[in-house]
Amino acid sequence: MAPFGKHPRTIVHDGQPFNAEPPLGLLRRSFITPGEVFFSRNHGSVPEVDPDGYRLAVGGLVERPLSLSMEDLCGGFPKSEVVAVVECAGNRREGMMEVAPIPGETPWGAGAVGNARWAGVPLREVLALAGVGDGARHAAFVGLDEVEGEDGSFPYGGSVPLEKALGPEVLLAYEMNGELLPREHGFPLRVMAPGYYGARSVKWLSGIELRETPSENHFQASEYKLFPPNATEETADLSEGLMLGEMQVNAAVCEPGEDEESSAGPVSVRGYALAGGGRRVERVDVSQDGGETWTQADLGEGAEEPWAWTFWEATIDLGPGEHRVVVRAVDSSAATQPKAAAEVWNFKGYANNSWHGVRVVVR
Ligand SMILES: Nc1nc2c(c(=O)[nH]1)N[C@H]1C(S)=C(S)[C@@H](COP(=O)(O)O)O[C@H]1N2
Ligand SMILES: [Mo]
Repeated sequence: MAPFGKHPRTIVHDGQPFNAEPPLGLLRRSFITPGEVFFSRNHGSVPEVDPDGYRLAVGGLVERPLSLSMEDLCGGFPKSEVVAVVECAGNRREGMMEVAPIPGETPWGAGAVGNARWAGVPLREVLALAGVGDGARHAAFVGLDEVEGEDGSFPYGGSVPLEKALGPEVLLAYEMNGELLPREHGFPLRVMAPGYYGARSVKWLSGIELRETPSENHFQASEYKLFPPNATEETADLSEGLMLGEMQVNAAVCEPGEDEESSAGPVSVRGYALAGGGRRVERVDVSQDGGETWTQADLGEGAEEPWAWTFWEATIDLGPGEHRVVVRAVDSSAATQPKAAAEVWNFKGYANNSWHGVRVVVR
């Protein structure tokens, strides 16, 4: 077993803070990613929270500040469910690191993503009880974990614009796949902001603050921002840069695996595709010659779930030799993926949605 009861084949990047992702073949096995397979991304400690003493504070630009127990949250509000894909903005950073080094960041493969059934209270129900105050434009979240910083430790935080916070899909989730949240996924309560990069789905939620401006927490104000290709760690002004929100269209080949050997003839290629912001995956193109020619994959589960990922599959005919099998998706805004990671490289290694591919060797 890997830490936190994760699957034995889990790829553990760091033990402390705990950062781990599944191998892609395992990830593609099930449309709903089981907890033991789901990636875990942590910037600090994984706190052990006593649910009885737990209180959620709701304040800032509200008419009535609230302090809610788990009992209040589970018993006093409607329960809602959403099947949602969570993708770390650092997913596929490994591919960007092949372009140029990105020191000090986790080299995620394409497994920093998972799709689960989340259940909890719609955030907007809690905000309705608190009353949205004048001037509120952002909902800021803060966790109970401890991240080591230059001047001591501080909790992780982030925010979403108020319009997003009021969407029916955004939950204060207490269940993942029909069970209480596992500890490493935010027990007893986390934000689930479908359509946004995972960074905004704050775990071990301790407070919600309505604000005029985005959260000033380090992870909103200075991290999870997109910088131009010429910015470097030394030159970038971290107060600038685009605050990442909605996920970009992305896709990966999960099977066959990188460098897998196959016999000549029809080969089944399978993977996932996702779109952010409530957009859908409309089309998935697969190429067996590195992108010279394309065929369309069959889209499987996911089409009816607006916030979920989409599984796809294509059968291609491979002759003897080496092949580069690549995938790209097109979303409902007609956006598609750039060919090479070099086109979207940034010094933090975020949002790599370039074509994903594997080398397949046919004997
Ligand atoms: N409190 C807290 N919330 C957090 C984080 C964290 O380090 N601390 N990591 C964020 C990031 S960057 C991602 S991608 C997701 C990952 O969720 P998971 O660990 O449940 O897969 O949680 C987000 N919420
Ligand atoms: Mo992330």
